Amino acid sequence: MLIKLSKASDCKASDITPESFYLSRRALLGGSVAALAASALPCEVGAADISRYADVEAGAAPGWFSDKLATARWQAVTAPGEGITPYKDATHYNNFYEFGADKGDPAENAGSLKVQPWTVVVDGEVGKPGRYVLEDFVSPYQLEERIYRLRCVEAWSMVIPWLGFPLSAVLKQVEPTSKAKFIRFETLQDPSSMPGQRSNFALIDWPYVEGLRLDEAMNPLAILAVGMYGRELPNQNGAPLRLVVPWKYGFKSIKSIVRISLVAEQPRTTWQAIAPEEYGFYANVNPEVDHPRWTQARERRLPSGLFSPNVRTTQMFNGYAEEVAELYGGLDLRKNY
Ligand SMILES: Nc1nc2c(c(=O)[nH]1)N[C@H]1C(S)=C(S)[C@@H](COP(=O)(O)O)O[C@H]1N2
Ligand SMILES: [Mo]
Repeated sequence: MLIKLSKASDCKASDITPESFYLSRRALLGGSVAALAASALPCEVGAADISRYADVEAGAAPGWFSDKLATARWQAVTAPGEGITPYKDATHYNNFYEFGADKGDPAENAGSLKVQPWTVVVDGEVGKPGRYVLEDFVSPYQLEERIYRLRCVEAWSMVIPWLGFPLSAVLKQVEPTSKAKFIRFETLQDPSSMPGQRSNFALIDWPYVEGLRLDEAMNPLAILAVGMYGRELPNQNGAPLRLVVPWKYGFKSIKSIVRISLVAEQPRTTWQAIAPEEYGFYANVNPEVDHPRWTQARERRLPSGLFSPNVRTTQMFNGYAEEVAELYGGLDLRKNY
């Protein structure tokens, strides 16, 4: 089983620059445009805080999160040559339909989400099912910072420094049975705090559901995140626990997870159920397979505007082919989009 990342996106000693550069980047950047070269930052273990990135708002991190940060492995995976998306864009241009369909709605409305206490259920085809409060669920794992590209199916993208732990570590802990072939995730369903679940014209059959094949879930790049930019997840980004699968379109990276089930059959996932000819179960980033209504060959890297559209070429598997292509050997990616 693959557990070590040793390819292009791994943090290498050659990426390491003097601490002085790293500590002064905030001054260098003047605190406004936060784009910085991820590969120029060091890999390290130890305490850090939000001053690591420019313009990050302090949250209300619970004690367990601060304790976890103290032993986090920073820059465990980087995105060499990429600039990190400013915090403001990553937290104010969101898709989280539970809080509205406009990009600004989640930042505006997700304050109503109550993330403490939070319960996660693990059930289905597992030797060790359970119902955990979040801090117990997270307790066995070391936090790692993973700087990943995030490519939305709508053809925009960002680069986000997540804090989380490999999904494979959770799977080892819960012991899938031989019948387990897929993993299914479910978001909280709570119309009282999620206005998008109350709207009449909602096309989504709540709760939001996503899933992966078990071998995809075991790939070391797939993580469960509890933080980003050196702090806990803001509500609009899927607090307090979300999936991040960087080689797939963003809609696979389900937010605010309350249930993780190991199952024998391919789960019925939200976007595939709404428009199966547009959104597949696999949803691997693929510049050669267009969406029926737009090209997937290019993307707008945020921040992006009319006068600086910041368009770039989309990479196969979002640039993670070396790590994940082997999962799809023999599969026709035009049919299994
Ligand atoms: N529960 C839930 N998870 C979700 C979504 C959603 O609407 N509801 N949107 C998805 C989409 S389409 C994308 S692109 C990413 C966006 O994550 P971000 O807002 O943190 O960038 O979240 C995904 N996870
Ligand atoms: Mo998306």
